[in-house]
Amino acid sequence: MSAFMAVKTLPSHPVAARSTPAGKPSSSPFLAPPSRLRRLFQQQQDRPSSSISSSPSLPRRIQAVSAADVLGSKIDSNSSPSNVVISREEGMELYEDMVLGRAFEDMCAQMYYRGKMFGFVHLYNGQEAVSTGFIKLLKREDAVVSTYRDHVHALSKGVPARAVMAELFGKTTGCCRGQGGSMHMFSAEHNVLGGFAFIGEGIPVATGAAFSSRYRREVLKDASCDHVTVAFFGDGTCNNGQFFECLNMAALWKLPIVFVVENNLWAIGMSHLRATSDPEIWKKGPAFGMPGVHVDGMDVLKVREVAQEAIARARRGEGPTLVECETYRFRGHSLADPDELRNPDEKARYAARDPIMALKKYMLENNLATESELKAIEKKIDDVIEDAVEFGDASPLPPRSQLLENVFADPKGFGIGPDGKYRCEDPGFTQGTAEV
Ligand SMILES: Cc1ncc(C[n+]2csc(CCOP(=O)(O)OP(=O)(O)O)c2C)c(N)n1
Ligand SMILES: [Mg+2]
Repeated sequence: MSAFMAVKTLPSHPVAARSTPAGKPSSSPFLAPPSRLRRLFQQQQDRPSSSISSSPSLPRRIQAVSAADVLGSKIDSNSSPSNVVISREEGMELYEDMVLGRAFEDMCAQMYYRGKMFGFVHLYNGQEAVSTGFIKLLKREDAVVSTYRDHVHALSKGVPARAVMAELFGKTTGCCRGQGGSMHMFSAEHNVLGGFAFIGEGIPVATGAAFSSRYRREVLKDASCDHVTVAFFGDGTCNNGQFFECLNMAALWKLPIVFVVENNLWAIGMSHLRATSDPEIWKKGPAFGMPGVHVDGMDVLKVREVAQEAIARARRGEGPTLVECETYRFRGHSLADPDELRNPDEKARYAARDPIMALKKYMLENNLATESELKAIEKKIDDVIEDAVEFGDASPLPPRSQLLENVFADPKGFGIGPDGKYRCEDPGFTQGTAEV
């Protein structure tokens, strides 16, 4: 029986139990080791190029990498440390960003339960290595597109904690002036093109952003435009049509985009392995003519190594990459989820692989930082979070008139009166008709 077939028969968390067909876990931290990864990227580069306006030349030859390389590398907490060499400064930056993400989300939970936020709030605890591993490599002009689990992507991209917290509190000082809330973080200044409540909805937006980068460069002859877009989304989302449609377009037009699947093994209470005909999402990349890579999403250094290659490839104009990061969320689906469905053993197994603890250990063991230096970062972040809460709390609520701003179609047909004010703000406004 193939390892792949075995997936379907294993109990609650079969990915963890997978091994290569030979029964031996692979030591590779990747779908393929870096040299092989580069070869895979190279194959894509060798493909005949298509222009935005014309049809691509076919056929293309893409060599999918064997599943055996992936299976053993998936969950192996004893796997060899990444061979990435990071500088002390880089390590500190990664650590600070991950601690910021975690501390911010923990504070969100507190504030949510104190009634400071409305609607659903989805936290990112456990997945920090993915956001940090990718986004800290981006330039300000590069774009990030997120999901409803978007606070930490926004923070990694540089949106100030104050602006994210105030947005969660629904205040005018929030990054969307309080109109977006938890699931709709947006910042034109930081090129955070949105959180999206509908799953998969961000993928076409990201594809469009990547298209615009290529269009600016090739059609408008803006040679300075080498911007890359990174689209984050979950495993459950990969069963939606928009994912497939956008992989197709991105490969067809060689768009500068990286599709990052945060495979946390669950879509609310639905196990990825029960919902997906082929649970190895990375394989869908080669099917569309782009490299597909699997990486341990609990290890920021491994994520960063893959991200470096994929982002550089996109920036060089060599097209998209699909990266599947295997990760885990440490909390329920949202703060309204008591998280009673997932197996406690599974949760404990991943808790032991906390990406922040792993980086801390790496930094200490490799003399990149001392215990007290890391503590100082944690203290600094505590102050940032406290300040963000105070700022959000003290900020004003939006005026009622803001409700209809940015609404393209006037929902009630009343519109704006000759005095420039919304008619529904008029003291004479009733539940009446368009005659008001
Ligand atoms: C189009 C659409 N269908 C269904 C839903 C309901 N829904 C909200 S979250 C979710 C699961 C998504 O899981 P995944 O993509 O793995 O992301 P995760 O929550 O694990 O980060 C679903 C089905 C939705 N928001 N949008
Ligand atoms: Mg998921």
